[in-house]
Amino acid sequence: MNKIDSLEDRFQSRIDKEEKIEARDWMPDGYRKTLIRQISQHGHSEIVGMLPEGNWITRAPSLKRKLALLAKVQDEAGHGLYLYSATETLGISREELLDQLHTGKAKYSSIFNYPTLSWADIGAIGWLVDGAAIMNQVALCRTSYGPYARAMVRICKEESFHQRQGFDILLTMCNGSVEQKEMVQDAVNRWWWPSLMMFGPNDSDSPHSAQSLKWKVKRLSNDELRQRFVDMTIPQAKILGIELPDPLLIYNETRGHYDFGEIDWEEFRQVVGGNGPCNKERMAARIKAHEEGSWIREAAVAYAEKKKNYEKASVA
Ligand code: FAQ
Repeated sequence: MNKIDSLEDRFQSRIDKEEKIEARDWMPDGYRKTLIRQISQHGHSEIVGMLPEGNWITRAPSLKRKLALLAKVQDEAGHGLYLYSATETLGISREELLDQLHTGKAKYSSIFNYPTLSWADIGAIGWLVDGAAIMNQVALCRTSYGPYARAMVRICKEESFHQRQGFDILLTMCNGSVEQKEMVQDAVNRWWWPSLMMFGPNDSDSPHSAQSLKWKVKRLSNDELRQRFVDMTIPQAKILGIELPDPLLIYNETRGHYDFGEIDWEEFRQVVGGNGPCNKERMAARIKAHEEGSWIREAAVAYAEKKKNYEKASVA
């Protein structure tokens, strides 16, 4: 056995024993790369994910709803920052991470390339998109990389509030006028399938899953999480009194789970490949915000430098 093999074996046995891997521990290059890819994609999703909802802050129907939405969007910014910090522990800089997003090298979740057409969309995002995000993230609280796992614990607490916020918007509308209930149904019709796509390709078409599961970066497969999400969501749809847009959705006694129809994988490929309804708009908004924020980054660096020099001078 050569030295590299033994390091890798020891690494894998730590993973098998459920030990957390920390930033200064030895890790295979592939593990580091996988984490940088996944955690940064996750962070970018939180940051780009503010855009579809931010669009509705000024148009929320009451002060209470406006406050809750503002707080939610602010939480997403915080999640993005925890995740960027966790990624930086792996030896990549914030500048590189943002450059990868802005040049299209790094992905972000397909879901944020769909438009928010009515107030009911904000409820549907909270209920379905945050619901799917939590399903995935609760499992990630047990991911093998310590900084990512710890970020996930905090993020999950906030996401569960977000999901309830969304459900509450929809429940209020479903108990309102016929037109309001129709708005909910329309929003759910548009968000259901893209929410199922959030879990990624089927396991048989997921190039990264086998290794990520072995390293316990992922704790459950894409299909397992998607199935759990479907099973959890159907009783909630019944409470709302709305239909989910899938005629094949039916409880399968043998499997003990709901069966559901085939996802339009061509649509998924198009959206991930940059051709979704809002990809260009989202990237343009992020790049503009980044460029317009350059003065504050320069000011923060200058301030930190000044403070460091001042501290040095007072020690001397
Ligand atoms: N969109 O082999 P796999 C949120 C890519 S947070 C775009 O299965 P993996 C909060 C994948 O990157 C939502 N790309 O890959 C919020 C890979 O491409 P690559 C984000 C996708 O990594 C709520 C290729 O396809 N959550 O919503 C997608 O093992 C409301 C092959 O796929 C996370 O990121 C997709 N949906 O599994 C904010 C959770 N699916 O890199 C605002 C952490 C797959 O080879 C409002 N991430 N791809 O070029 C994960 O759990 C995993 O990375 C998966 C994908 C499950 C997303």
